[in-house]
Amino acid sequence: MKLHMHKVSTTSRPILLFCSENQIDIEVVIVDLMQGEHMQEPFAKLNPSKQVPVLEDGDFVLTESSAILKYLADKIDSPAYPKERRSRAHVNELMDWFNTGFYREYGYHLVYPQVYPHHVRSPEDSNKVTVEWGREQCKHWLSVLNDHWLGPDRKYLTGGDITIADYFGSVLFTPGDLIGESFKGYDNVNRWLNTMKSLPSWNTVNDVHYGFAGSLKDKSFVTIT
Ligand SMILES: N[C@@H](CCC(=O)N[C@@H](CS)C(=O)NCC(=O)O)C(=O)O
Repeated sequence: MKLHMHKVSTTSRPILLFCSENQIDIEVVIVDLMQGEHMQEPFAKLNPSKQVPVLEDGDFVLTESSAILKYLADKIDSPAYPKERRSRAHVNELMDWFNTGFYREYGYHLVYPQVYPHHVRSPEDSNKVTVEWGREQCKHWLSVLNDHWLGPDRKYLTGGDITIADYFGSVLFTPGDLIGESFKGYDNVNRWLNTMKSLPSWNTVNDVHYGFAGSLKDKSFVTIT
């Protein structure tokens, strides 16, 4: 199997983390996003959306990080994607919650317009409004995660066992490192993130991301807390 990705890519790293933690034999094919390799053939033909990650399993091609995680977990019969209907429904629920609720505001409205030139809105005032909007919405999503999904007792999102929702959600949190976000006051969120960060392959999977975050550490950004 081939995974077309880049290590700066937030949506690629959950898959790399899951593969590393579960010894899934995968060939990583780096798509040079900085040089615009994803905009040109042959990659653009593989994924006309011109985005990473893309999984190739023989002649089967799959895009969308959430779908790829589910496919891989099923392929190795992983308990991280439970078979029991209601348990699986909760994992799907959490993955949709992160992808379409939290990450939309946090990634695309709060962090990326401050960090990536191609996400900056013009004129400058509209960028400020976008970032402020994202910041306000994130407070809501963080409270839901802190108080409702996790609470004071849950080790992982759906209880005592790790699921692909944890792999997915925890890496979707990493863009905050780029703006120096600490999630201060959201103690249950920080507890869960620390649990995920203690996975043996967390640092290797996120090394390029941390390097990028380090290069931004002297700049000042709007944060949630
Ligand atoms: N919904 C897609 C989103 C993928 C995505 O946003 N990929 C980004 C990297 S994290 C990308 O390829 N961006 C290319 C660009 O910005 O030009 C998924 O979850 O796989």
